[in-house]
Amino acid sequence: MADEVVLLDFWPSMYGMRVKIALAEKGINYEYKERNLGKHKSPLLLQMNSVHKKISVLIHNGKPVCESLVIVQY
Ligand SMILES: N[C@@H](CCC(=O)N[C@@H](CS)C(=O)NCC(=O)O)C(=O)O
Repeated sequence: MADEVVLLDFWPSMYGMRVKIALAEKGINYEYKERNLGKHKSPLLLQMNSVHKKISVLIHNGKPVCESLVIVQY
């Protein structure tokens, strides 16, 4: 079964850009989910990054990886 990769991001974010470049260089297909960073953050973002509540978050087969540099290393 193919891996499921989801990126929670906000398009102007430089942190998200870092992750998108890494995914492109690796040729990894992923589902992009734009997140609202205002007062009403999405339940998925709050669930996947419950400590900092920030994008970017990479979700690999349901498991979150937070922090852009950590995602790039992952
Ligand atoms: N150190 C984090 C920084 C992430 C970050 O600051 N994300 C901002 C958007 S650029 C965010 O989610 N802000 C929402 C908030 O602070 O509530 C990383 O490298 O991923």
